[in-house]
Amino acid sequence: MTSTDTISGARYVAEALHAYGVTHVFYVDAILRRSMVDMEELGIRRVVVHSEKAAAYMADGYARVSGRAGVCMAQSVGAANLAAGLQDAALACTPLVAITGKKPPMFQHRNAYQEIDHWPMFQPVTKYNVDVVAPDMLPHLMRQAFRSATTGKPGPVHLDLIGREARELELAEGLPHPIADSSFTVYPPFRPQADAPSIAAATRAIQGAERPVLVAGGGVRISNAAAELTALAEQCSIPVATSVNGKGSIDERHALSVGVVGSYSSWCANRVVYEADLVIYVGSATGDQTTHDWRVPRLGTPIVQIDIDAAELGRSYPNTIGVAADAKAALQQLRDALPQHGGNAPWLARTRELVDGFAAQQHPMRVSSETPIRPERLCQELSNLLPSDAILVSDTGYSAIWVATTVALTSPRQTFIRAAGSLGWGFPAAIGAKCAAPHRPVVCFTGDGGFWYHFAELETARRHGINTVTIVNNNNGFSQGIADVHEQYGDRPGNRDELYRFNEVSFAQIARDMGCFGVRVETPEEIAPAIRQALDAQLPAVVEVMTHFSARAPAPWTP
Ligand SMILES: Cc1ncc(C[n+]2csc(CCOP(=O)(O)OP(=O)(O)O)c2C)c(N)n1
Repeated sequence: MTSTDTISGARYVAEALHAYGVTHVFYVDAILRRSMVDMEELGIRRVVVHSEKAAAYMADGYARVSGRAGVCMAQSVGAANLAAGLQDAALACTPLVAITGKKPPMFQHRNAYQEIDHWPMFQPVTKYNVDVVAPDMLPHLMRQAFRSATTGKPGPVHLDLIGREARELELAEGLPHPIADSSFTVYPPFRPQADAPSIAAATRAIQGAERPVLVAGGGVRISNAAAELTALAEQCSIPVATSVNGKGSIDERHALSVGVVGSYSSWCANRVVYEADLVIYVGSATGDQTTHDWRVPRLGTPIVQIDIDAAELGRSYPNTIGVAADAKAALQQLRDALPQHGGNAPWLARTRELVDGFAAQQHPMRVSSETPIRPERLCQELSNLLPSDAILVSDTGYSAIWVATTVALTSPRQTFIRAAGSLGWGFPAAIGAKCAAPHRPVVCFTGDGGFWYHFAELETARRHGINTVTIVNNNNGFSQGIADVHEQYGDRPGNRDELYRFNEVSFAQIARDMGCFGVRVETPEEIAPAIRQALDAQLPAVVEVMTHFSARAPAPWTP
């Protein structure tokens, strides 16, 4: 091998990311500075942000929308912040490659400045967590990182590169040019089919059920299986609920759509799933949120569960009919195995009755002309205006409930992604989503409590021309917990407001000060024009909508 056949460690990292199709890296300086020079040459956008957690969230949004692993980075002392940011990706099964620097072995165990052990912090939030202590380990560990992140149930991985800023690794010479395994440049890399006996068992269960319901989880989005889900539902006339994560897997105005089930839910969906005599989970973790603490469906209800990870099958429900397969592949296999069926008319009528009942109950709030504005009215206006190719990003807490219950996704070209629980995730994730799909409108729905975390990233968005629309449901406080705070106080005197109230601040003004578009909305009639202006602004935009602090999101129906 001549010297031109080999490259430096710095060049290796840049070429490897490029070979895996990575178009953006999200990070806080100082990490891989030499590589960054090579990345520029290779056309990779280097997005320097204002906190490592935001970098992880951006990579997460990027990965959820692009279908490729997202990449985020931090120097050694930023590792703890970066690890914290991986929690949401781990919960949502997003493939990320997180890269940090770690001081060389001779600095270990002697009170090195700025450094604690990284490995234990990354262990619970990654599928694969390794130290790259010698440059010649990089080729196989980099390839394994992408392989692990994208396969099976996807998730974050962590490479700890030698050198506080990975400089020791960058300076190494004699590495080969990287080879990316093309399968792992996208996810899902493979679509394993279910075996014949499990398809036969699932088919029998579906044919024998009088009141079946499909529940689509985030795995349907990851597998890109929305079309197959809707096709199976239509072929067999089976109603469809989704988890929050699976929202948008079916047109939510479709006659078979019953809404979002679980704790952040429409009560109609909980009732449908509770009344069902067969629940078919597709790509769902069947965790506490989707099952409302395992109270919906009714215990003992027969379950079919399709999951890429066989170890998930029956985790929540014994005697589950398990189908170990990619969601898209298994849904197609079920379609091939099942005849067209008009469904059970009384069951379909019952599900419509429940769905219509929920809509009728919500209607007055959705058209309310109150000021401060009702969040339902805000979401209804957003629902009406959301472009047919939009990416909607929701923060957590009430933001997730308002969106889950009140914004209808109606086009297969719309994408919905949501925080798996981390308050503040929404805005940075929307920035990442926009990097992955620059030509699609990206709208983030967040409360002010959520926006406070990372609004500094407006500067990042402005600097890079990442023009998302952020709708801030601004009630100057944390409203989801108020009822509980009151309950804890009971009759005791004291300063309750201190636990959930913030100073009044105008995020619209802050946005304008950062060179972005910002508009404050105080009456319902102003909502639609403001959203339209924001969508057309050609700038990062903030629509700050002043809403009722005391508005309570719909409580989940509980048996
Ligand atoms: C990292 C993190 N910390 C705390 C919480 C708990 N939490 C969930 S929602 C919420 C309040 C959110 O307030 P805001 O975004 O203003 O929305 P609002 O409830 O007012 O509509 C809090 C504190 C969380 N989910 N994640």
